[in-house]
Amino acid sequence: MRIDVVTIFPDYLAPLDDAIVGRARRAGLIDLRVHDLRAWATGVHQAVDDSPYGGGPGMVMTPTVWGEALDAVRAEVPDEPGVLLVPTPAGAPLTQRRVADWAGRARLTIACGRYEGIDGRVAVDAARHGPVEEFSLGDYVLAGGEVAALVAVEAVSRLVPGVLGNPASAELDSFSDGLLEAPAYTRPESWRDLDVPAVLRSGDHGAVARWRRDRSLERTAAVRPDLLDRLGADAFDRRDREV
Ligand code: 6GU
Repeated sequence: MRIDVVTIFPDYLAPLDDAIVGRARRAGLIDLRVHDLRAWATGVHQAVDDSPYGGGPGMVMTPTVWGEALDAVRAEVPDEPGVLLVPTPAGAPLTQRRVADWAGRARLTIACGRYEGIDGRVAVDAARHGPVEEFSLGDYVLAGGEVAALVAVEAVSRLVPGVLGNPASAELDSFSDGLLEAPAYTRPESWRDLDVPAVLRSGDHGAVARWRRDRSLERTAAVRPDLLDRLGADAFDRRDREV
């Protein structure tokens, strides 16, 4: 998979050299390139922003600079425009479903905005070349899209075949069945007078699965009842209803 990130703070993306994403890049599973938007800025001040039409506080990122940058990045693989992702608090929420869709694409480009965002015409123009998706991490405001780009790249990368040592990890994730995961335990069996639940040491795989399912249901009902509401009645079995 090819991923391009365009930002005025390329160093912000340095963590993508580490851990799972770094290993996937070195293994050739992900071809990730970070581009400095300022390379496409012109004029002595290399400005990338200007004051907003209609007034108001803050600055808006300039369409001419973004247009040149996205044209150039797109042209690096002309036959594969891929999907343009735009992190913004005004986007639809990022979900595992969207992440899984993106993980199946050959190419992603992430346009990181700062200030009060990118001129609204940039996404309209980009949509002439391929799909554009705005996404938000949640209902709070960050200073720019870079952290959201890190989030998207990490979430997508672990679904790319070969990136996770054990692909079953992704199948057991919170959200893959629409529920939050049950708590997990490792040795020692007893720690600070707290014991690992006996059923997990019983060797009874059916009982373990039932216990995990029950804890998932309880946890989801306690902290994310909206997730339960979203599941259809056929997502629950008879014993779920007793929890
Ligand atoms: Cl994707 N960007 C910014 N700037 N703020 C956010 C966000 C994204 N998601 C939540 N807050």
